[in-house]
Amino acid sequence: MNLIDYPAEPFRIKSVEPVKMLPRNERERVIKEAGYNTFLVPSEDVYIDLLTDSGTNAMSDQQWAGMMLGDEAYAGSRNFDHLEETVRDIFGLPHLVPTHQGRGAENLLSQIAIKPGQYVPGNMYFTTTRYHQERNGGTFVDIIRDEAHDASLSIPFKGNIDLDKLQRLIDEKGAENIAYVCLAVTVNLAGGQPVSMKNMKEVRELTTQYGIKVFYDATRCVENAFFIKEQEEGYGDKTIREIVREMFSYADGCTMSGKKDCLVNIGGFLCMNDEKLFEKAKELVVVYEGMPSYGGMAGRDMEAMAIGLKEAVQYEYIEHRVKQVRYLGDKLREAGIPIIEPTGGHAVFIDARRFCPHLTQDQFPAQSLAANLYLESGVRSMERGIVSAGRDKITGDHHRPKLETVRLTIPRRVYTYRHMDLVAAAVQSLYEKRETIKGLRFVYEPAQLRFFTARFEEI
Ligand code: PM9
Repeated sequence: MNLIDYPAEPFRIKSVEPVKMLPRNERERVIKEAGYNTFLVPSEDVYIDLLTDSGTNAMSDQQWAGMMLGDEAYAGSRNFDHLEETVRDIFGLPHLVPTHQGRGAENLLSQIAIKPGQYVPGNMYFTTTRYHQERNGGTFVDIIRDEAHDASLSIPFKGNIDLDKLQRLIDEKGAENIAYVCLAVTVNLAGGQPVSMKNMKEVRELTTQYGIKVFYDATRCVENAFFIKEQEEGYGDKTIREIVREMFSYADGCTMSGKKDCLVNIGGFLCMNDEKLFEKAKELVVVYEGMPSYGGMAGRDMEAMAIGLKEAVQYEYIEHRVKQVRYLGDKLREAGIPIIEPTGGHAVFIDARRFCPHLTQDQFPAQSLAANLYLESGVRSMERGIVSAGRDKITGDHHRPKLETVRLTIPRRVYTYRHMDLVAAAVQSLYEKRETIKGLRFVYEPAQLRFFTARFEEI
């Protein structure tokens, strides 16, 4: 490894939160009590928390200062104006509807843009996104390129949409039966894989021929822009801002979980070009979230989000962010640990199929691996495999995704490279005794989004 490939943190640390590791016998008790589900482990019992990059960001001094400028009026908050202006400037999308987080925006979009019986093609499912699409009578269709399902294949832009799959769907079902294309930048469950600008442009061209709208899941769009700058021909000299602006010029709108690339702890939004759709979204936001000028957010949270978005598109920030994640991926690869290749923008995904070849997918290898990693080291990770995939809404059988993974998700501006070293050492130590990892079975399986609250026991 050449340390010059990994830039130092582009910030000084001004406030800290102590962390500690519980002794092994206590971790054993904690994980058992949590039903082998890392979501159910109390935060104070975790040493290094890589459960998610969602809402776990460290805010800057400027953002904290912005929190003091919260205009908490019920209507017409000036922080909304600031956020709206920032979103228009960065994304070029004129109409903004704030929501409490990403799924709030997904709820609104699914209700206003899907008619029962329609299809919603997308580049791999995401849990909450597909849930809202199905709840509104839509059927999700995976049109990501085949290579995205192959964990060990290392190619750029593995998150691209397969245009032939999209064309076939249009031919088979008819354009009028397609609600919209949902294009995620980056693709979370494929390993944080980016989509190329060329692909976004081609999707726009194809859908325009049929009058089909394209909505982006913008959750990690700045990470996507970094990959375009680094790896796509013609973009090396463009700024991250310019790249983001071009990306969204090929979209009709987007949903955003602000808890990721907006560098805040809560919030989200839906935005769009279409005025009529905007009117419908405003009618619904008052039912589910709040007034159109705050949605689900406090004024101070909108202010922090506006400032966070401007910080997120600064090159020094995003370069460090993506390369810190890559550092962990590089360390694990060097230690012979099977991971999804190449390392994506927000997390390193361990390939549980190859880590635990002695377990079948029905024994929930990734769930058990995540539980055992906590037991081994106090490091918390998340299952992203069969448990997260849930059940088919018609047959009731498990969805069986090809990717059975454990996600080591790096919060933004929170941990250092030394923390990454410790995580890599913990995974390596578990890999050396991997055959001791036992399969699991459900003792409680919730009907929806089961991964959040399910409980298991060892087989
Ligand atoms: N993502 C994550 O940890 C948090 C919830 S699922 C454990 O990855 C995408 C691509 C996401 C996402 C959340 C949402 C929903 C939409 N799209 O969590 O509702 O990764 O803000 O966003 C999580 P909210």
